[in-house]
Amino acid sequence: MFWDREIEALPRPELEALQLARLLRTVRRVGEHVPFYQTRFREMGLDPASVRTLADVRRLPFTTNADLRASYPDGLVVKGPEQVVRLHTSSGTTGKPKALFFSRKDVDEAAELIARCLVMAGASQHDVLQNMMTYGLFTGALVMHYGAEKVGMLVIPAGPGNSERQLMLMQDFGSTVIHTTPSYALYFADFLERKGIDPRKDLRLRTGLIGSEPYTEETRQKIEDALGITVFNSYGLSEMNGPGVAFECSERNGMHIWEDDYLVEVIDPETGEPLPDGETGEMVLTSLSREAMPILRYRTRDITSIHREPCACGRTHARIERITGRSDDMLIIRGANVYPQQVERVLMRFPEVGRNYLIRLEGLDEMIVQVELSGATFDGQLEHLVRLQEQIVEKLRAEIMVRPKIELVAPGSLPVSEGKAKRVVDNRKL
Ligand code: DLL
Repeated sequence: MFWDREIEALPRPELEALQLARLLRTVRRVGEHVPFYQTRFREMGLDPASVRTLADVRRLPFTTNADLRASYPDGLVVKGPEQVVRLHTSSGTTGKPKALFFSRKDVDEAAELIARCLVMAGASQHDVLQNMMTYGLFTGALVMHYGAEKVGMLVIPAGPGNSERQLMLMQDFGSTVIHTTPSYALYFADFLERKGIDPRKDLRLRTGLIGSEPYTEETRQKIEDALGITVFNSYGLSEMNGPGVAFECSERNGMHIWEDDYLVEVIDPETGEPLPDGETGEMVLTSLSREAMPILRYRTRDITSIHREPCACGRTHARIERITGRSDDMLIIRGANVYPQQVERVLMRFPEVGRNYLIRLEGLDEMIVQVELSGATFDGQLEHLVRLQEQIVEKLRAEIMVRPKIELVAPGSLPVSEGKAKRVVDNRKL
C-alpha cells in the first residue's frame, strides 16, 4: 500500500532531477537569506550559482551540532516571507538545546512523510494509534500525531510513562498501533507480564512504530515476541523534522529514506570524504524542502550505509541500514573501541536475559554490565545463574575484546527514563 505512489515509486532519474531542482533552490535561498551560510560560502570562496549537479553537494560546507548550538536561538532561520509557525527543540546533554523552526508548509510536509511511513507499515484510517512518545518540545509525538491524523487514524495522545494508564487506554479504545521507543516498549512488555496480561489475547495491538533510539535486530525480536506485534524501525532527527526521515517497508530490509526531501551521503567520519554506496560511515543529510530552516550537509553522527538497489516493495527511494550507533557513542575501554549496540546484540541473544541493561565504567577502565534477567530465570537455580554469567562474559569478550564483569539483576530493577534510554554511565577516573 502506498500513501503517494507517484512520489514513492518515482523512477530514479526523475527523483534525482527533483532532488537537483530542490537542492539548487535550497542553496540559493540560504545564500540569500541565512547569514550563517553566507559567511560559510564567503570563507570557502563558494559561489552558490556554481552549484549545478547533485555531486556538487560535496562542495557545500558541513553543518554540525556545534554550529546549531552556536546559532541558537534563531541564527539559521531563513529571513524570508515564510511565516514560522512552530518551534521544537532537541535537548542536548549539556548547555543550550538546538532550536528548530517550522513554517506551515514544513509542518504539512513532515505530516506527509509520516503518512507515507504509516501506510507503508500497513496502517489505515481503521487503526487506532497510541502515541506514547513525549509531547512538547520534542518532535517525536507531535510530528507523528499530525501525520497519523492525515491518514485518518484515531490518535490517542497518551504521551510516555504511566503504564497503568497506557493499558487502560489500550483496552478501552482498542489501540492497534503503538509509537514508542524500544526501551519503553520492553519496559511496557514487562509491566504487562507482571499484570498477567497476554497482549495476544487481551489487547488488539498489531503494529509497533519503534524508534528514536538505536536498537538491534535481537531487541526487535524481543519486542515482537513479548507484545505480539510487528515492529517497524523508524528513524528521524529534530534537525530534519523529527520522525519520518526513514522508515521500514514490509520487506524490512533497511529503512527507505525519503529522498525527495533529504539528500543523503555517507562519509568517513574521520576524513569527511564520501564513501561509496554500501560502505559504512557517518550519514550526512541535506534538507531539500524545508522552508523555515534548511540545513546543508548535517553531520548526523549516525553510523549506517546506503543501498540504492530496487526494493521488492516497489519504492524507488534508497534504503539505509539499521543505525549501528553514533560516532560519538563509541567507548574506548582498555584500548578497545566498543559500541553499546555490540553489547546489546550479544545480551539480547540470550533467552534468559530480560529487557534492560546498563553499562557502567568505573575506576581505572573497569567495565561492568548490569543485566536484567527474565522473571523465570531470576527465580531459577544458582548454578544456572553462575553458568549464565560465565557464558555472557565469554560471548561479550569475543565480540568486544574486553572482559567485562557481569551483574545479573532482577527484572525491572534498572532505571528507565521517559525519554531516551541511557545505556552508559561513565564514572572512570582516567
Ligand atoms: O529522536 C526523532 C524521532 C522521534 C525519530 C520518534 C523516530 C521516532 P532527536 O531527539 O533529535 O529526534 O534524536 C535524533 O536519535 O540522530 C539518532 O542518533 C537517534 N535515532 C532516532 N531514531 C533512531 C533509530 C528523534 N530508529 C537521534 N535507530 C538520531 C537508531 C535513532 N537511532
